Amino acid sequence: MDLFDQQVIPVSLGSEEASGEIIFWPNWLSGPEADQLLQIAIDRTPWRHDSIKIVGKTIPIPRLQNWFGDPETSYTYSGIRLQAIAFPDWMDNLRASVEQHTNQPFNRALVNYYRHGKDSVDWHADDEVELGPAPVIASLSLGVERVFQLRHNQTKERLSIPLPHGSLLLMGPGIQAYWQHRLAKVADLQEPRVNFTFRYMETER
Ligand SMILES: O=C(O)CCC(=O)C(=O)O
Ligand SMILES: [Mn+2]
Repeated sequence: MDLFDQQVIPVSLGSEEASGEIIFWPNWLSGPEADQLLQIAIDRTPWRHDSIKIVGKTIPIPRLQNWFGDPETSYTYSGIRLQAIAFPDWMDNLRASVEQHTNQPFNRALVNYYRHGKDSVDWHADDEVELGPAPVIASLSLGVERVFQLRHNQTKERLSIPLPHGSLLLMGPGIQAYWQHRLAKVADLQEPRVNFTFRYMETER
């Protein structure tokens, strides 16, 4: 890993003075490391295909997913309750490397499998109360490059960051409160992509 490859992208928050930060490592993993991890992730993750209810209709979400962390806990978003699965060793090693590299604690991961260009995630923020007042999110991308889009809630300013195979992106504190993000559908794209978002949640006992 070449540390000089780090990119810092300042992002505006709630006032002119306040600013947040996205830190991006486009080549965090080497090509062969990323290839191997993509295959392991596709083969070994127990993928779920969840549905959400919108005005009484049950609609399958356009991606596969699962949620990892302390198995006595769960995570709920858009009405989907995900009971956490304990990190398998291969994913825990990855979690620990991300923690070490970013110098941030992570004890949960939402893993998404975009099977092709018709899979996507719509505008949202990772701002569930369980994630605390200023979540820090680390996002690892594997597979075909897709564009991560961000949109400021008030100013509607937009940012687009293409996420290559093996890249790591860190959204710093404040971003979830002022911005939403999405991964739009792409026409005629057959190649898969897997994304890990590592998060931190206090565990109540
Ligand atoms: O796949 C991505 O890059 C984004 C995923 C995401 O926003 C999420 O899981 O909350
Ligand atoms: Mn998100």
